[in-house]
Amino acid sequence: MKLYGTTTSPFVRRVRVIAHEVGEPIDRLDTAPDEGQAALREVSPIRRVPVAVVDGRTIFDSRAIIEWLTITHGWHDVSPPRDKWRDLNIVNAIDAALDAVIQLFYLRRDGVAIDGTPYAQRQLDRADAIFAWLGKQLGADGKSFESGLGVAEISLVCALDWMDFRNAYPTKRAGIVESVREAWRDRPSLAASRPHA
Ligand SMILES: N[C@@H](CCC(=O)N[C@@H](CS)C(=O)NCC(=O)O)C(=O)O
Repeated sequence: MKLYGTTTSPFVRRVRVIAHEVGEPIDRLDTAPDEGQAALREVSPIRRVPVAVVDGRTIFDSRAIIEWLTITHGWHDVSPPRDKWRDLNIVNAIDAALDAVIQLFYLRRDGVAIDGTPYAQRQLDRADAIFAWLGKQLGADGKSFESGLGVAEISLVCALDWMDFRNAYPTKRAGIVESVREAWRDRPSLAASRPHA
């Protein structure tokens, strides 16, 4: 699979993790430099990563790419969702926390004095509320929302690692869900894909 993306994006990382787990090789086109951004614009009007080109198709969005990977390769040692609607709520919540914090990160990076504004506070409050809710969804072992390592757990680990990497949200505030990251820290697919500059 040709994958447009960076080594830092949490959305790209979740695709890299699943690809590793199911045995799909990745030929990554780095979208960090200007040439990579230009190449991304050729394949996607959304201009966000990840984008995959595979089997003569172009697929936008991490979750669509993950669906392609699991439909074509099976789940291997990744846990498939048992309760699809609950799993969708969990992954949608993680995506909303990420999206809120990513918007703050982009605004700060562009020099907008966002910190301390009501907008920034709303985004941080949203992330706090989501992590508190996610904590209540955890199973008794504190490792998973259902059982094992699935897309929801992988997405959460990628989100927390990215927030730390960018100092974009104080993950101490994420509370109890930290136990998920702790539980899966050494999984080879996660260990091999930690964000780096
Ligand atoms: N829903 C998308 C979100 C992707 C996303 O937000 N990617 C970020 C990088 S972490 C991006 O490319 N942002 C560029 C921009 O918004 O201009 C997915 O799951 O793939």
